[in-house]
Amino acid sequence: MDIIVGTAGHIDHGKTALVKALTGVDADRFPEEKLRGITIDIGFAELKLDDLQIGFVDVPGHEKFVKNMLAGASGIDLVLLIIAADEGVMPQTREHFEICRLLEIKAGLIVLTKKDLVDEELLELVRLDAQELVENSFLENAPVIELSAKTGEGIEEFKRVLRKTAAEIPNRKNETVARLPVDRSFSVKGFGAVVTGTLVSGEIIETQELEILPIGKKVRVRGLQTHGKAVKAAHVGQRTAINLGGIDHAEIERGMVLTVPNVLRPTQIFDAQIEVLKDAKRALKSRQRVRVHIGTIEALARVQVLNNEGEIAKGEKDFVQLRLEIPIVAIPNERFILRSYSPQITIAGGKIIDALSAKHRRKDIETVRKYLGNLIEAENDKAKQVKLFLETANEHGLTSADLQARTGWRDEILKKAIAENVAKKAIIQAESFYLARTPFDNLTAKTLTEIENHHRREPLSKGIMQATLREKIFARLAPEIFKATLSALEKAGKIAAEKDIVRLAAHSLELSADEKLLHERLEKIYKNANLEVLKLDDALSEAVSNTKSNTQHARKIFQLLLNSGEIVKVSEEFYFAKQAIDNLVESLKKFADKTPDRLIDVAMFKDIAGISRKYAIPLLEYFDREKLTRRAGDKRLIL
Ligand SMILES: Nc1nc2c(ncn2[C@@H]2O[C@H](COP(=O)(O)OP(=O)(O)OP(=O)(O)O)[C@@H](O)[C@H]2O)c(=O)[nH]1
Ligand SMILES: [Mg+2]
Repeated sequence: MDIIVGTAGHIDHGKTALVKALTGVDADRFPEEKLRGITIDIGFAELKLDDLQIGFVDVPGHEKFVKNMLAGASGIDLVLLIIAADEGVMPQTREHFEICRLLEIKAGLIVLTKKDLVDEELLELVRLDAQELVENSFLENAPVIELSAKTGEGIEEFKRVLRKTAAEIPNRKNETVARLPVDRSFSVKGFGAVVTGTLVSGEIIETQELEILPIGKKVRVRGLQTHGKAVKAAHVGQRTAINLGGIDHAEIERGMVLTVPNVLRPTQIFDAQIEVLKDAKRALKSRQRVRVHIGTIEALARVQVLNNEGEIAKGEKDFVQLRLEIPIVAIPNERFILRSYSPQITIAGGKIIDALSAKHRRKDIETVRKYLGNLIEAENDKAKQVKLFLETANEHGLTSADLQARTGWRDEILKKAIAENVAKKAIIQAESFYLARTPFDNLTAKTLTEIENHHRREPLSKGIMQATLREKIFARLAPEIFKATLSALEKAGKIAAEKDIVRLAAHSLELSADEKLLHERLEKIYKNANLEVLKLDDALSEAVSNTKSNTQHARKIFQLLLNSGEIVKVSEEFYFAKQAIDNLVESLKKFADKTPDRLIDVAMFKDIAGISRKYAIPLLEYFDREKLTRRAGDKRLIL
């Protein structure tokens, strides 16, 4: 079994000395560390206790290097909260403890060091001090061990307890693709670039192709080491050193993430739930600039608090959006720490809920809160999470690649979550896209209405052009979604798609030769009449003269012409060809342009239209209704 154990605690409390007493390794690698007698950056050591393989991450206690401590703390399974018996709980004891609590590290031991320097009375005080600190936390019932790295007293007992505690830690969930937040990058003579880090999920195997994010550079695994030995594969939870081909070590920095190619996408906006520390100086406010520590990276960001107050009070938990100044790699459920920009103090921590978010508008806050709350509730139900992501994507849907970038889930886990939804018909597949049921149903309904409207407008056309339909409803959606909508409606027997035209299944309006003739004649009769008023019965009789059709027949065709707008109804009795009305409107506009006040009276209108008063009034009233004119006293304003 592999386990990563991290130290934590105030400067000079004996973290590095303990690791050395256990492993024989001085984790302080740098000359400056040796010179100053303090740890500056994280250091590493190994210990094998029977079948338990321990990787130690030793962190600096100095308040200036909390940033480095955070890079180390993010990957650990178990923390050793180290408190020197001669000093007791100090500021970084608290800060490191809060960090571990906010990172939701599951297990730990409390270690009182430098036992050789104190008497029993003082030891008892420090014990109480420590107990008070960890009250109601994950360390509340943690074993407390007193030891001296100098005399060796308590070291064996410590190993025994460490083994027992480690054995009780549940295996890391291994549901996401391989990810290794880089903590070091250097070059080894004869090998080239080497990076190290804790493999927080997945496996990495020799010769495999990987990608370094956010720079998006593809690399190849030339060799792997865990526990100081060359291996063919590294597994989740192991400290890993990887020799990479295809890159210079100087291109890689702490904070980058080594992962499988083409799955994860760098992000600069994510939604999260955070807890502001009780001991923070003040509430966390929107627009505040903070330092986000996630994995091994530190990134500056602005906070947008997702509540109406725009702030989160000390000791409270709430939703935020973080807008980062640089792209990072993150997936849901990852824990992170927020520190104030200046002075650099830990103020909050939390977990990512939606790693690939978009900017939220103020008015959407309630919806967003509900969505984030639902995602948290669905923490153990992946199918439900997929459904929620798709519901939010609305009519645009998401591809399985989108979903994988959003969740980081391994292929088989994502496939299962999708399949469960498809089986329940909770989501719809449109080739490579998936849509939630409701937006898809909305799309089919809208499409159907659009086709119906088209038939009503143009009863003589076979149907609507696919291109028109697409432009109207699917302009901003993937072509796959358009296709899937049509084919769903076709399968349901509601529409028929023929070449580039779509129609309602029930719509069959092929005019017979007789009908076509009536259609042509009526159109012509009204066009010729221009603004002269025809009696409808006369027009119908004229249309059917010398044909086998009757006037009832002609009335139907007349109705088609009305529906399609070729003939315009001006009043109960007066109908005109659209062309005639259009021409009249044209003349009116010309008149208006020549008339400064744009006013026209009935007499002038009669002149322009060349009609009698009897017809002029209904026409003007029609124009009023159509908002082409407006009454102004006894005149009309041409709009
Ligand atoms: N007497 C005594 N001295 C100790 C013990 N453990 C550590 N020391 C001494 O305390 C000093 C600091 O120890 P480190 O292990 O470097 O402390 P640290 O917690 O790693 O300090 P930083 O990494 O800088 O935060 C060193 O001089 C150690 O020799 C102990 O059990 N007994
Ligand atoms: Mg140290």
